[in-house]
Amino acid sequence: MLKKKISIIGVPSDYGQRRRGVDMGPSAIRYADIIERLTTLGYEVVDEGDIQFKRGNQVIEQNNKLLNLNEIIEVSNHLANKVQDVIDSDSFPLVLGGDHSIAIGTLAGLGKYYKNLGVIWYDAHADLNTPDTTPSGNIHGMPLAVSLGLGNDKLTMINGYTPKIKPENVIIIGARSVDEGERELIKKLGIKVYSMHEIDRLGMTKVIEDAIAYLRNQQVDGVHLSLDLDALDPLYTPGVGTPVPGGITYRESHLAMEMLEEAQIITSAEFVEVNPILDERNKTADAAVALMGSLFGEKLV
Ligand code: EXY
Ligand code: MN
Ligand code: MN
Ligand code: MN
Repeated sequence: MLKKKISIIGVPSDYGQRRRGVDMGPSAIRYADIIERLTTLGYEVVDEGDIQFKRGNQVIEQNNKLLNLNEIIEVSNHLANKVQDVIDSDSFPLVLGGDHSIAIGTLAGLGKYYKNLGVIWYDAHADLNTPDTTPSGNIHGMPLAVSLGLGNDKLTMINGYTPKIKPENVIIIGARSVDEGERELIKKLGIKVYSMHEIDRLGMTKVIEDAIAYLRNQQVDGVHLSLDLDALDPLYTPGVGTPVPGGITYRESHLAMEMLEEAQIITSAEFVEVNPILDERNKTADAAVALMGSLFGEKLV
């Protein structure tokens, strides 16, 4: 990894969707011994604790197209500030969700530093919905669109600027549940997608090699890994709110993390959608921590 210090930021938010329990994701990941795992690899690990915001019984505000909008704005502002503080301290931001709506805040912080940021969106979904296309009103289906500057102004303008990232710097890996509006947006913006079809056909090795070469060719000044645990097949990560069968295997995911580590290309990361209430004996948090091990340089032998 490019930095010697890693700062863990917990974001116990479940406001981006309707299933309870994903707010306990950061606890479950800490319980799975993330700090010990990374410390063993030689990093200085700082646990920044959890982002503080009002927590209570959901759904607080009902808005058909933007569920819990105000709560998500608050979480995103706090998180963006924290991510900036971590970068200022020359540390690697490692953000733990929470549902995927938290990526709005992460990228709002990162975009202040990285003017040509690459993004690897490892996910069963494209998360490219807007209030006009959303089938659910759940903001965890929108963070990539928001970060590209599309959707509600209050979300796109978090941290005072928009867009946070450029479509030509985004790579989606693992997609297999994409809505019609998202498909149109992918075509219109020319976003690079390695769906399960490409992963099956090319193999993960080629997919990651291509992804790295593509981002280098874009001359990105950093690469953020946004890893949704539902990218993996529910067999390996059952504790997620929106599981989709036919996903990436455990070993393929380790290979992906190992190759990204070898390339020394990742400058920040987030692991989201771990829901211990839906999980089987913390299997999904364990998988998340094991993948972080590979991402930060753990070797089998
Ligand atoms: N595309 C669907 C929606 O917008 O409601 C499902 C989104 C799930 C988003 C997840 C976590 O990556
Ligand atoms: Mn506050
Ligand atoms: Mn997602
Ligand atoms: Mn997903």
